[in-house]
Formats: sequence, C-alpha cells, structure tokens
Amino acid sequence: MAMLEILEFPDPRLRIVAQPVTRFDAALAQLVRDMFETMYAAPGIGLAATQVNVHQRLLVADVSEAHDQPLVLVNPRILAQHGAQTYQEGCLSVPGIFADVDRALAISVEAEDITGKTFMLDASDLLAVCIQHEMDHLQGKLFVDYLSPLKREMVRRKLDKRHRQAATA
Ligand code: GNR
Ligand code: NI
Repeated sequence: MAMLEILEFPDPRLRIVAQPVTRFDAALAQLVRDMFETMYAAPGIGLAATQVNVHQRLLVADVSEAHDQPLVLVNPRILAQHGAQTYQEGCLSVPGIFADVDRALAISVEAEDITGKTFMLDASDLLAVCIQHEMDHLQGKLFVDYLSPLKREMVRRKLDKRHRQAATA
C-alpha cells in the first residue's frame, strides 16, 4: 500500500480532463487500494483520481462514519438527477476552505466496478454531494469554481500564501 500525494489548488494538473478507464487490471486494483488508504488517512469522504495526478475516470468514496461502506466508481455517468440541496463543501485539494454549493439532491449513477462490470447506484444527500463533487474533479472542476470570482481570488491568495510559507519553513 502507498499513500499518494494530493494535488492542491491552484495546481494546473487539477484542470486536466480525465480519460475513460479501459484496462481493468492489477494496476487499477492497486491504484484503488492506494486511493482508499490516502482518502481514509486524510481524512476524507471521497477522492477522485485527478487529485492524485492520475487522469482517468475513477473515484472512491465512503461517507459512513465506520469507514465500512467503500465505493468505487469507474467511468461514472449520471443517468438521472432530481431535487436540490445546499451543502457546505470542503476539498482535500483546497484545504481549510469551506463554502456552500448547490447540487442535485439525488442522482442515479451508472458505472463500472474494478472488474469492468457495469452497475447502477442511487445516491442521495451527502453521498450524492460527494459523487457530484468527485465527478467534477474528473472534468477538471473544483468546488471553488462555483464561488464568485472575488471569493475564488481570496481562496487562491490564502493558499498561495500558505504554500509560500511551507516552502520557506
Ligand atoms: O472529504 C471531503 N469532504 C467533503 C465535504 C463536503 C462536500 C464534499 C466533500 S469531498 C471531500 C474530499 C475531496 O476533496 N474529494 O474530492
Ligand atoms: Ni475534492
């Protein structure tokens, strides 16, 4: 197992659009294990491959308190969505920043598992927030993109300053 480095905003690699997964092999299974280890250690409720600099359509999630409901979605696509909810989001790639984001309340997602088998998942509430947030990452999109330009600029300055301090510490 290995902990993976999580890219942080405004790293331009977070803007790369992920490509579909085509090989359901041992390397994919290992990547998924490493992503879970990294996500649980962070700690976080979801992690998109983009955040660990792998530009393939793959995400992991576990919104349970006991960390006993791991989910892997390969090549996820939203088939239906309804309702609306506002949730105060955070992101491992935008550490220490939290802001309200409006999203669908419930989604029906189709995806492959790590063996390449297609399955359907109905998600609502926090799990639906998490999957939508992770699927945004796969398109190079971050939750701060939903903020006003002024607020996003404040976030960028705050993280720039923190990155400079970390570099000279
Ligand atoms: O750990 C995370 N918590 C979270 C809280 C509210 C909305 C979305 C998230 S996802 C985030 C982990 C992360 O950055 N995934 O990309
Ligand atoms: Ni995130």
